[in-house]
Parts: sequence; C-alpha cells; structure tokens
Amino acid sequence: MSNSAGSTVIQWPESLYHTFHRKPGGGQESTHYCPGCGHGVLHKLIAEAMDDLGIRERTIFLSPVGCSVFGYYYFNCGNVQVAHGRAPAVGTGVKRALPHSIVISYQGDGDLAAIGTSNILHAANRGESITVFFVNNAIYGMTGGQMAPTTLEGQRTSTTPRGRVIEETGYPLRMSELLSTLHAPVYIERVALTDAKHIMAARRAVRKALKAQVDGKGFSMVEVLSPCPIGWKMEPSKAKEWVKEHLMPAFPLGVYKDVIAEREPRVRSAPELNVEGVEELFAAEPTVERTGEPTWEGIAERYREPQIKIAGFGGQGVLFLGSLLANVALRKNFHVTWLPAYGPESRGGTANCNVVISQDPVASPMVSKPTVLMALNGPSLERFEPHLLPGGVLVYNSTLISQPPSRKDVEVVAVPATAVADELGHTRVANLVMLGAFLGHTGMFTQAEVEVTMDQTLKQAAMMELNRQAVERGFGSVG
Ligand SMILES: Cc1ncc(C[n+]2csc(CCOP(=O)(O)OP(=O)(O)O)c2C)c(N)n1
Ligand code: SF4
Repeated sequence: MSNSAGSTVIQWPESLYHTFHRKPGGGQESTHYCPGCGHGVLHKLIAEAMDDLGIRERTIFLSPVGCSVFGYYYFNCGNVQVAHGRAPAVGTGVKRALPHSIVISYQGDGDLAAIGTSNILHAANRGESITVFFVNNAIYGMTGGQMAPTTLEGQRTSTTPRGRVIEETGYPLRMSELLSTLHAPVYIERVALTDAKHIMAARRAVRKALKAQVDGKGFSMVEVLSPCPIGWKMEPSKAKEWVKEHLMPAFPLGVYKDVIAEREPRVRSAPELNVEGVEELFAAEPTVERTGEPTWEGIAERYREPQIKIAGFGGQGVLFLGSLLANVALRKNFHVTWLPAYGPESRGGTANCNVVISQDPVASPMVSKPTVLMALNGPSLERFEPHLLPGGVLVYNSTLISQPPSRKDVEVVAVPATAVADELGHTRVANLVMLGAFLGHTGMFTQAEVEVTMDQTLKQAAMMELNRQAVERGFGSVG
C-alpha cells in the first residue's frame, strides 16, 4: 500500500490511526513530531505490540504534557489527557477502577523526572499494574529545550547556556536505577532509539513490559533514550550519534530489574461502590428541595435545553447568578451543571460561568457554543458574542454596554441592569435584574420559582426583599 506522499507502507498497526485529525478540516498522514524525533518511532513500537498482544480494545493511553501531548491523535484506543507529571496517579485510578484495562503511561523526562517525580516513585512503590514508557531526551522538548533533571553535566540547554553545572543543579537523575531499588516493580529496562539493532531491542522491551501487565504481574517501565534534534540543535543523524556518544554512557542500557517470572499474578478486583455512602454524600449537599418532574411544557421550543454562558467583571456576582439559576432548575428536578471559571478575573478582569440545564443527564459542563449569553459588561460581550449559536438569546447590561451587540441572527434583549440596581440602592443586585429579565423573556422559570429558591438557598435574610425586588424589576423590564 502507498500513502498520499507516494511512500510504500508495508504494514500499519491497527492501534495507530491511519490519519491524524489534529487540525480541523481533514487528517494528515505525517505526525507533528520533528524529523528525527524518537517519539514517532516509540509510538509505532507500542502500537505494534498492542496489536500483537490483542489489547487495543482495552488499552487506555495516558497522554502527558510534553511533545507527546497529542497521543490521542495517534493511538486508536481509550485515552485520558493528563496534567503534567500526573499520569501515574491517573493511571492508578483507571487501573483500580477497571482492573481488566491495560494502562499505558507515556511520559517525558520533564514530566516523569521533574514535576512528576513523587507520582512515579509512589506508583512504582505501590506496584501499580501499569506500564510506563519514559522518554528520556535529556531536555524539555516541548517548551523550548530547557534543562531537565536528566540533562547531562556540561550540556547546553536554553536554561543552561554555558552547560549544566553539577554543583548548582545536581547530577543527571537516573530513574531506572532509582526505581529498580524498590521491591514492587517487576520489570525495568533502559533502551535507545538510535539504529536498527537498538530499535529491535527497544521493540522487545516494549512488548515484555506490556506482557507483564497483561499477565497481571505489576509495575513495568521502559526508559527510552530518544533523540531530540530540535532541542539539541542538531541534524537528525548527528542527534542519533549524540545519543550513542553522550547519553548512553551516562545512562547505560540494560535490564535493571526483571522479576516477572518470580512474581505471582496480582489482579486487584474493582472496588465495590458503596452506593449508600454516595447517596448520603449527595443528600448532605445543602441544596434546594426538589419538586415534580422536569418538563419544558409551556416553554417555546427554542428556549429548551439551554447552554448558558454568564459573563461580567469580578464582583458583579456572575458566579452567583449562574448558581442561583442552576438551583432554580435543580429544584424543578432538571439535570443541571454549573461550572465557574476562576482566575485573575476576581481581580477585575472578566469572570464567567457555564450553566447547562437539561431533561437528560449532562455529558459535559463546558459551554463553548452557548445558546444563551448573559453579558454584564463590555469585555464579556466582546469575548463571547461570536460564540453564541445562531437563534440564541443574548441578554446584555445596557447600562454598561453602550455599543449594542452586532449579531443579527440572535434574539437581543437589552436590560439597563446596573441602572435599575442603582435605583434600588444597591449596584450589586444588577445580576438579579439580569436573571429576571432573562427568565421574563424566555418564560423558562417563574418569578415565584426564583423566590422560593432564594428562600431556600440564601442565608442573608436581610437582603431578601432587595433581591426579590431586583428579580421583579428584571421580569418587568421585558415585554
Ligand atoms: C503544571 C505544568 N507545569 C509546567 C508546564 C509547562 N511544560 C509543558 S511541557 C513541559 C516539559 C516537557 O518536557 P518533557 O516532559 O521532557 O517532554 P518532551 O516535550 O521532551 O517530550 C513543561 C515544563 C505545564 N504544561 N504544566
Ligand atoms: S522538540 Fe524534540 S522531543 Fe519534541 S517533537 Fe521535536 S525532536 Fe521530538
């Protein structure tokens, strides 16, 4: 078979996608890795082993942060994108919840030997039945070639332009040696991706490590010395030589631990769910009293199953507005999610939250394409207006937004929320005026329903009358 570039493809593992849909608008056959990079070679070795062991259907690949962050574009199996260095912790959870799964933790040296050192150490020490592929290229590739704990003495990197100084930054960390001192791991080997001979040895190690997991033997790891021509600022062929001449002497290849044959299979059973406990947990939630069946009856079709984005500046009560709306819907027994976005916003930028209300369980609390936007200030309107779906509802605070929205394909509701709140004597209830206006316009929930929910959830009884008036004025501001 040949690919679109005209190259002959002898065999393509099922465990690798045939095209990589990294960018919208079609797949590509080449990877995003730089020419001469070891990641692609290792991907192929892992995928072939997955095919041959017949484990693709039950493999969960943990894509790390680093150059291999896009693991999920390549591996045709289950995938979890994990935070930097946290793959062994996530892998622990996955494996314990799904003992039959095959968990692959794929990590760079920045990921595994710097930020994630404690994670890998404890996962190995607990003997988690996962397989780790540790790509040691002596550098942080993705972020521009900074020093890693594995950087060699004297090696120039972007953060050690005169070469790594041992007295200042310590010795290159030898993770295979370190982890092989632990009792629990069953197999640890270091290999290199330089020439055919070494790649064949790497191939064997990859298979052996995965097979150990298939047989339920415990923690296995293959450290892979891998060229990074871009980070090292070398031609690909020179980079391979550099692995042989410099990396291999500092990180000797070989099997550091192999007790696979001696160890009995140890398969943990999935933990039993203590449903009673879970129910108690939810029951303890100080939430509203739920009533009736969730129904959109009486509400125009276009306002049903809303995906809501509420945005303003920190201090405008944007998160509270979202949570109150979520509670109103919860009280009516809808499935609801409320997802706040915290950040520097609390110091004056734009703050926002996402609310999804549905008759069915909500798959994701993220609202990237809202059907409703409530914008309390100008920057929020500017930022989220383009994302609103055609036919959606845009409620905006016309006191603070002098330039009306430009969209013609959505319903626009102007509410002088801040002016109304000022009239009531408290600028801070502008959020409730907005809520009233939104509900008044859509008919989604009644004023009485908001009031009952506020009674049940708000602690400040003294503010209740003011809050009630603000909601009422909002309802009254729309026709
Ligand atoms: C918590 C966190 N800290 C730092 C970063 C920045 N960061 C992204 S990738 C990376 C290092 C990647 O190096 P490595 O793990 O060796 O993988 P490589 O890119 O070389 O394959 C760092 C520090 C981040 N994304 N998240
Ligand atoms: S920067 Fe290095 S590790 Fe990253 S893709 Fe390029 S060669 Fe590979």
